[in-house]
Amino acid sequence: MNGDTAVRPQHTIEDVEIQEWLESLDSVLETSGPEVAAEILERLRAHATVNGIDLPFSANTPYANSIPVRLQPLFPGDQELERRIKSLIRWNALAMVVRANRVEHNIGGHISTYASAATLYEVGFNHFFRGRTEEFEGDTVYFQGHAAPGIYARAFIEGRISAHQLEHFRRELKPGGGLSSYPHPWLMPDFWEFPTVSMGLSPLMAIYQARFNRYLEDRGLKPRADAKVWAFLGDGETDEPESLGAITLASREKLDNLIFVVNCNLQRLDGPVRGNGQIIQELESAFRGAGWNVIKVLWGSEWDPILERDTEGLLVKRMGELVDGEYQKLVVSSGAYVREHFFGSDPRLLQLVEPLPDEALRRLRLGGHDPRKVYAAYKAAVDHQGSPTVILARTIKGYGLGEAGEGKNVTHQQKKLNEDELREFRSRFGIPVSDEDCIELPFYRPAEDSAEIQYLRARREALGSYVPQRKVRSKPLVGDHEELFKEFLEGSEGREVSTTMAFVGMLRKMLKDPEIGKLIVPIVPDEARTFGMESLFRTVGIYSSSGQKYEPVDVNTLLYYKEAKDGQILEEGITEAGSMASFIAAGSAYATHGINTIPFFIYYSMFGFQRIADFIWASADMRTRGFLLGGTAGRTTLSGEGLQHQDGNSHVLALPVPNLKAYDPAFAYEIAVIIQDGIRRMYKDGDSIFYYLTVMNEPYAMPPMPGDVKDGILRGMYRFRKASNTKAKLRAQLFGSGAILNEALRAQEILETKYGVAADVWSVTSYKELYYDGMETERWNRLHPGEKPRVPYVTQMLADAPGVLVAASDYLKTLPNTVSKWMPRHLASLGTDGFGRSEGRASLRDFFEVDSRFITLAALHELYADGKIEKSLVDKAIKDLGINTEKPNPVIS
Ligand SMILES: Cc1ncc(C[n+]2csc(CCOP(=O)(O)OP(=O)(O)O)c2C)c(N)n1
Ligand SMILES: [Mg+2]
Repeated sequence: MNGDTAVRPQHTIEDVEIQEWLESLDSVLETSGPEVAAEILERLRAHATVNGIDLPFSANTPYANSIPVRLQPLFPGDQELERRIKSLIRWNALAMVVRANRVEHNIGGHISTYASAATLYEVGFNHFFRGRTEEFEGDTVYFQGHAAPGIYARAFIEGRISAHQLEHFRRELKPGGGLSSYPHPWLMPDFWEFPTVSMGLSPLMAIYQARFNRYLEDRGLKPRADAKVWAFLGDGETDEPESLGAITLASREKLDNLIFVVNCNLQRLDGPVRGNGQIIQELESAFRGAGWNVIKVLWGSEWDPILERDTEGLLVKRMGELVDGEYQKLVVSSGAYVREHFFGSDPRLLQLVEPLPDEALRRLRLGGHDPRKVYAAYKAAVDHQGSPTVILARTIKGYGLGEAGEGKNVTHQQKKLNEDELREFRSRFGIPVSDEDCIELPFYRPAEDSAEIQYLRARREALGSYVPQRKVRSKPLVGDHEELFKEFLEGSEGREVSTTMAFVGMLRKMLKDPEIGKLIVPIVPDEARTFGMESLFRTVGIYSSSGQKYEPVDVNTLLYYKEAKDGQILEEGITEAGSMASFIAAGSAYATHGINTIPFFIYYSMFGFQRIADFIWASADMRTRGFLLGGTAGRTTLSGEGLQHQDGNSHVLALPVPNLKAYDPAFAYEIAVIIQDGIRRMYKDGDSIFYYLTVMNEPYAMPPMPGDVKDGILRGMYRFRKASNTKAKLRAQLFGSGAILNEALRAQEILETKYGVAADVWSVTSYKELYYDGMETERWNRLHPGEKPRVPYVTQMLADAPGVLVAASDYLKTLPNTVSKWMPRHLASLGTDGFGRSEGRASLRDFFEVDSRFITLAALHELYADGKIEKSLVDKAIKDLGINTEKPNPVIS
């Protein structure tokens, strides 16, 4: 749908004829109105098709404003005052970046993004973004990450951020604090709500946020409200697959509470977004095709009289002819150049602008810089019903920077201005700072009783409160839910179940709990049957905003596919990213809505961290609470599926996320202890943490909890079974995790009965917990020399644990190795480095060398290396255990 194919006609049509058709349409419009005109056009199109005219499909409208002047509402604000406020914000935003870079070379920051978006934000702040009040939940706004300086600069004018903070933009470690580079709730938990700087995440998160708001309403968890979700994004950002990846969900769900504003400055970081095409037209067709309401804001008011004179539609046609690279050139060119190269293509166009001097041509504003046009678009967007709206606003990157970067390819990185450029900027925006002072870039805030401050305060008051603002408003849960989890501490009495089944049993119980039942949000990406969760379809229903319009094919069965308007399960379809966005919306509702929803997102573990780690990182930043469940986990426990599915990586990939608790539990009671404690910590104590648990599909008897080992489970390890003969000369300590714990238990038996080695078996529920504890202990000791050294938990545990040490995990060997340095002796680590295979469990565990035989061998080999046994015994074991010593190395085969 780009300019050159859509608008450059191959045949010249008689202009007179065109004129006649246009005039008759105008007259219909005037006498009978737009509906009749639309009907005629629709009938004409049908008539043309019937008569064999092949009309090419186009989802595009002309390269013009979607809202004609006659439908443009009056601008309700004081335009002059708003312009002055905006100019001051522009100045302060620029000053904070330039000053930061003077003090600390290369500290970074962006001027040109906000410079292009200032009007888009200011119209929002003055007229649309409603803050939270007692009565109203407020709108939700996702700010473009690189526009952060402008948002800070406004908060400074509002008196919410100090000059000290502005001065320390990107210098957060300065005494008294500074401001984080981008929106990071982790770093500024009272200010930012949504981390947006990793491009593509925020559009997707916004869509699912808008849908989650509806979910809360449909389920009666919050009253209906007409609150909006606004997402501001860059046009370059739409290249990210996540940006447009869920737009059909938004229209399917009729999310008229959602408004995207795409700042179309036609540039990204390196250069033009679509130099050879038209990004606005491309986005228009994508969004229109997906069923969105698309509002283009391309041209400012200065163009209106010219367009009005253009009765033949030549100007609009010309506007559609240029590719973005040409438009960018016009931005940096003189009025004479614009006259020659834009209007000069047709003498009639030249005539249209003849009365205007060159300077006026250069100053023809774009729509995204004209508050009246932007207001009209926002008003239409908030009033629109039945579908989401996207506003495509044309702007200039680096607007106002003049020679310092306006419209230039280097503008994104521009953070230094010379003295002339600074004075020029100051004068252009009328900042009351002298020629000399201006070089120092003082932050400027008008007096409290100035018209500007009074106006701005009045506007925010009328709109409820300040935005952005983050506040935890939920009340802590009260119960301890002891009863809920009790039965799972007692074991399965010999019945073979998998930890996935055990978890689903807990989920089912939690859903019935009087306090937390309604707050649970189960989220699945088309994988409920994989995890044996289909019984929940019937009991709590699948959320569907339109209920169930069909009789499900399995209606006569007990567990039929029940969709309902108040359904509780978010069955997201095959989108881990979308499901994660729902997890984030549900897990942050304690702040966004003051509601303690508790998400449980269960997915194929290999498609979690490996696929959507950046969303997980963002959810950590956002202080999201909840439980991620990596289902059918373990490289050798998930048999058959092969190398794309078998997960031996995720626990390693979970290591870097600071506030994530990652557990690889083996037994039902371990899961119960972790979840119960997790709910307490997150929803009662308000800790900013979340959880990752791997659950497996290998069935085995779940033992009862062996005494009070809760503390050990939570801290990462406990002794599950002691050796029976503690007097034995040969000793070993075996560490197992998840399903591999059973292999360690089998090895314990082999070692004891066949080789006279008495081994203790430990369940290591979380290497991550042990690792973080070890790091912290080590650090504390380093910083406190001379004080009584602290001892890492893992060292404490092994103080009275004699013998050789062997760890076996269904994950990479590096996981046990993270804590080996705090162990009293050398650790032999077995793990599943390498590509998986399509095979059964026994063969996989042989292939990866993590089964009981290899654990036995590892223990014997350690004893041999210690000089405790003869080599012949190791040789014998290799033979007895049937180990092929020449087998391929799984790590690289
Ligand atoms: C996922 C990701 N990749 C790359 C970047 C680096 N980056 C920051 S800004 C930018 C260009 C932004 O262009 P656009 O979205 O058009 O925004 P504009 O500044 O033009 O408004 C890039 C590539 C990022 N922040 N996130
Ligand atoms: Mg851009």
